[in-house]
Amino acid sequence: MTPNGPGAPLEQAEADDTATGGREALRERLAGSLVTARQRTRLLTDCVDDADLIRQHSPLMSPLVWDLAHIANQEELWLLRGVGGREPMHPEIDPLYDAFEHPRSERPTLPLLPPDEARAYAHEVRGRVLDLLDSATFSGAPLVNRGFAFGMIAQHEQQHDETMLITHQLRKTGPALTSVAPPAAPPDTLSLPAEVLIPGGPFTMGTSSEPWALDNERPAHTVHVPAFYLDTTPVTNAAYQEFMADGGYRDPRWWSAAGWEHRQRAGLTAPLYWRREGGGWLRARFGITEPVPPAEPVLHVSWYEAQAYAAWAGRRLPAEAEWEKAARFDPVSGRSRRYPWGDAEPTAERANLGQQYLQPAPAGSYPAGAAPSGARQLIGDVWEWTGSDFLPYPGFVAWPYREYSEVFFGTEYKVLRGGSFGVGPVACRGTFRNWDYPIRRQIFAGFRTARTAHI
Ligand code: AVJ
Ligand code: FE
Repeated sequence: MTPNGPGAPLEQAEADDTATGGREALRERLAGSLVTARQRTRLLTDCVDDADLIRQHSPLMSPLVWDLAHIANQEELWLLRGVGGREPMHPEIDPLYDAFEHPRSERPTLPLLPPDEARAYAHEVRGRVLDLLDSATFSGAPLVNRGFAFGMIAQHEQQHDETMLITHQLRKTGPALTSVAPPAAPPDTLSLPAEVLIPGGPFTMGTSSEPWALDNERPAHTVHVPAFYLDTTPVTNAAYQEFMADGGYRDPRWWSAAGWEHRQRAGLTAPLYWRREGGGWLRARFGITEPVPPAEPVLHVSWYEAQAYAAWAGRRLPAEAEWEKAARFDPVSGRSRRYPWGDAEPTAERANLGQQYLQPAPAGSYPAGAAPSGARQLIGDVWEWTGSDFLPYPGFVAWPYREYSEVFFGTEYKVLRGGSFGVGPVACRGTFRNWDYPIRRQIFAGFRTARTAHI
């Protein structure tokens, strides 16, 4: 992957970024984000033995040891070589860790660095990066402006941490990760309205000012979104089980043509990891088996299943612009916020992010993270399928590399929004866009439904 030309979106640095105090605060924030990501990477890779790190647990995933060295290789590529102008440390291994040279399924056959060498490489790169960060000025070249490249690499590591968490969920070699359960939902959950109204009219979608926003989130542009109703919370396991009990998986009326064809071919009858026992349903979660918790947002459903559920409920999936308006638009000021609750960073009170728990919190949790409409859990808990294809915004410029977003634009991928319990806060915001094939179920995805308001 090579840097993509001079068309980089160079943004107006905010005054406090360029002042010395702002620069030191930015340095601290970047160092903190890199350290947090590395702690998580170590947790995910130190909790299993070498055989487990090398093994391919699913053809959908890389061996964990590939993710580990790929994290280090991208960090070396963008920060040590790109920002620091250093020579490659091990040029011969670059092709092994280029995601576009080798599909995931063939990565186990490559002469990958063994676990101890991958760890040493990651450690070595990180030491040099922290030295580089010490002397960075965050102005001048677009790649370092407002710390972008460092922020991008912290996000990249967190994205692969989520990928590794998905691999852990697919593992069949016993539990390795543990966590306490999230708290019960607050008492007002029972009196929440089923849906909230999002007013019609224009809003600002995307961003031209968020310093570490990735290319597909840019630029800010106005979108007219007619009034619509959105579920107050993600769809729960209990609600999804009603769809199942009503024969939803057996009734082609609710499915798109492609969805029904896939449902038939793949033999879908329930979310991934569920199995029936007696009158109820059990699920496997990070190596343990437990009853499906009714109040929790449904997880591990494909876009096709989400679409069928919505049709069965007499509703539809929200368009991506609707989702973002619900998550960002403040009807009082008329402006778009960074997050549903405002512009302040995520905290443990506002959102279930960062693998703090190994599951979503019950629907209705996180009142402190609610949007102006009252919608809850738009950020964190489960990725939410939207009805939309993954397409560029008007004025999109690929940056700093085409292979992050541009090569994926088109009708093959559906957009997911909001992040899951497995997403690092640095890689989550109201503008953040994720995408995957509509058949995918191993990702931490659920959904909520919408309907147009005829008012
Ligand atoms: C944005 C999650 C689809 O994992 O394929 C990681 C993120 N891009 N390394 C992916 C990513 C390059 C990407 N997703
Ligand atoms: Fe990557």
